Amino acid sequence: MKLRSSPPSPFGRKVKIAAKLLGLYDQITVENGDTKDPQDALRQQNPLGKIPILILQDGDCIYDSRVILDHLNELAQGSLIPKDSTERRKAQTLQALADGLMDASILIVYETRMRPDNERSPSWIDYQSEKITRGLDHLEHQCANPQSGPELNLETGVHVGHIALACALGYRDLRFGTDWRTTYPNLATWLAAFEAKVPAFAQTKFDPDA
Ligand SMILES: N[C@@H](CCC(=O)N[C@@H](CS)C(=O)NCC(=O)O)C(=O)O
Repeated sequence: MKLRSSPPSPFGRKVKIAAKLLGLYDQITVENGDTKDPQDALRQQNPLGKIPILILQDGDCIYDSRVILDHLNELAQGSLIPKDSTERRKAQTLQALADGLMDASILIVYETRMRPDNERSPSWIDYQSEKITRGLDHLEHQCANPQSGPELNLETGVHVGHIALACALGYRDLRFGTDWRTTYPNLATWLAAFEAKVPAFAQTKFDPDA
């Protein structure tokens, strides 16, 4: 299988961590994709022109990260997606929230990277930032009140929601700095616990200075 991604992509990181946890990483070749290059085949592989894309052995291209994680989990008969329907719903809702944090973060990054100064919209950036603040507030509350929902509990096994949340927080570190830890200490503790439990998180960290 071939994974089209790029080293800083938080969605690509989800796939890499899942593949490592499932013991499938050795079966995957990672090929960098340039979403801005019209000549890059990724626009044929995914008409949306987004990464990650997983190209299967029969040439089939699958996306997005949620579909890829679902496929890899099925391939390995893994437990990244809980079998119990309530647990599965919670894990997938956490994944949707974390993916949304990454979407909002990426839109803020693109606003500054892709638009000239005079075309930027502070109110659009605020609109996206508010989504991130509401999401992190909600997750901090969940961490501080574990009885309000078990989905952050790592003791019972790592699932897709945990992987996505770790990648969302890792992307925050990469693009917006580490200050969020002061405002969200319980979430910071949660991320440290995830990192200790899942070596693949450190192994897939993008170092912009390397
Ligand atoms: N929902 C998608 C989001 C993927 C995504 O936004 N990827 C970014 C890179 S991290 C991208 O390809 N951006 C290029 C674009 O939006 O055109 C997923 O879960 O895979």
